[in-house]
Amino acid sequence: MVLQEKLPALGYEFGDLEPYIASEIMMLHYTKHHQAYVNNLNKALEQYAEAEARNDIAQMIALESAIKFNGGGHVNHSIFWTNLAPKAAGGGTLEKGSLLDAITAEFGSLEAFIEQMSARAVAIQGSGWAWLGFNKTKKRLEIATCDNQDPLSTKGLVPLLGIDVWEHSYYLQYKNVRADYVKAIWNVVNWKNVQERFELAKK
Ligand code: MN3
Repeated sequence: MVLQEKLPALGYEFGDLEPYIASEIMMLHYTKHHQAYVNNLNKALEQYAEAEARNDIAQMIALESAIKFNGGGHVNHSIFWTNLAPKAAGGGTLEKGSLLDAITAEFGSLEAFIEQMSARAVAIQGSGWAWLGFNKTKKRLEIATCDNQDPLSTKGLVPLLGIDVWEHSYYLQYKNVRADYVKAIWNVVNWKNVQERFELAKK
């Protein structure tokens, strides 16, 4: 019996990120898109366990891409929801501290970092994610992008802050103008969460 993955609880209401991210986007993104990754991951993991029990290696290999895609989608969105916070709850504000110091050391300033990460997010061809990650070997922050639902661990980085640039994350509100969505999302970034992830990644 494989452990069933579940949708994590959201720490806020669908409408709480407005006007930056529309309530309807949040509702569909969480209850439909993320839920579908969870459902399909659970299905694939169950089939994988069955294949493993009968030592069917070819079938195990055949299931790998479904596990990578849906498992990546589950992992990425589970981080993404915590990376966001309503503006009224402190979203968009990075207090002084070790993360701001590290961002300033690496990118020059918070503004320069936001500009660079936004440019990388906007430039992703097709569907994917832009990330601020921590390189544990080099002990430094890096911006990286991933295609599809590949998790940032595939690039050897610890994920701190992700921006989902799949069209489902903005199209209802921003249509084809991904750059406007990326510009808006900084107003609801939960920097406290990013700071916590940074502290854990450094250990
Ligand atoms: Mn998404």
